[in-house]
Amino acid sequence: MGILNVTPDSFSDGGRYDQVEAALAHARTMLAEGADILDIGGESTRPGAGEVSAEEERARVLPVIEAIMAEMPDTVISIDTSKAAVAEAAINAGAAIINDVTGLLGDSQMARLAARTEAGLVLMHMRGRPRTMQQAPRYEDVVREVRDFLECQGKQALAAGVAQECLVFDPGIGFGKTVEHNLRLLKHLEEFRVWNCPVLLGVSRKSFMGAVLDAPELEARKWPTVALTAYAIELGVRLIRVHDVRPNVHAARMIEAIISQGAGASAD
Ligand code: HH2
Repeated sequence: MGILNVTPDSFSDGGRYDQVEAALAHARTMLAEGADILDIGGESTRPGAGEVSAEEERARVLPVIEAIMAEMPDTVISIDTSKAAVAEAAINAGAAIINDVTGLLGDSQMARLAARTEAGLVLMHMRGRPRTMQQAPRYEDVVREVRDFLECQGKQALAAGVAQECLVFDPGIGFGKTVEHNLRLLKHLEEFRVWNCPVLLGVSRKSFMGAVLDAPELEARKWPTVALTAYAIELGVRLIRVHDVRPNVHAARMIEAIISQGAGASAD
């Protein structure tokens, strides 16, 4: 899943793809590099970010979705939003997946919209809201609490009529978590395969890697991201949300080539 942020303030690429032409060019590049899905977002969720109105968010993402669908109609687009009105407009323009970083807590209409439109639905865990989520987050057992939340929100989606095949679960790395919380979640990724639904992981360029490696600059987060992609694929994660598509696709394909060898005797 290639990230296409259409925001002036995203933490790593904010302001660079906020013009339709530039967004379209970046979409072409990510698809050529092997992205299966483009995740388009019009509201930054970086720590400390403020909220934008539904009208503003819609005005940012719709022209980009329309331009991509006009030129490349087979593109699978996911809309990164927690507002049902934005998700609905994006789906009408051709998006197939709703990526809700609030796991349905942001908008009471979201589950019903997903059910009615039969869109894919990514449910992510976040503790608090972006503006304040990194202010001393606390858990007794982060893995259990995140898993319980995802299962609870998954049940709500099912109750609203969303098909189980449409659900994807995401532990929400970096959303209201300390470095240690993130590492614990990564160590137990298989816990988030609720009802055997696919798991999505978003670690790309996130700051906990800079903290672990004592390398604060953004460029230094590219290779640890690739390492975590390989690790996650090995643990059965099905969707990886990244900025740098090519190296992550190569890492995933390399691990998949090994996994697909199975457990039989040597072929040669
Ligand atoms: N992370 C970000 C945004 N959306 N969605 C899912 N499902 N999982 C994630 O981990 C995730 C997400 C934050 O990254 P980015 O898009 O690069 O930054 P920003 O929120 O500033 O746009």
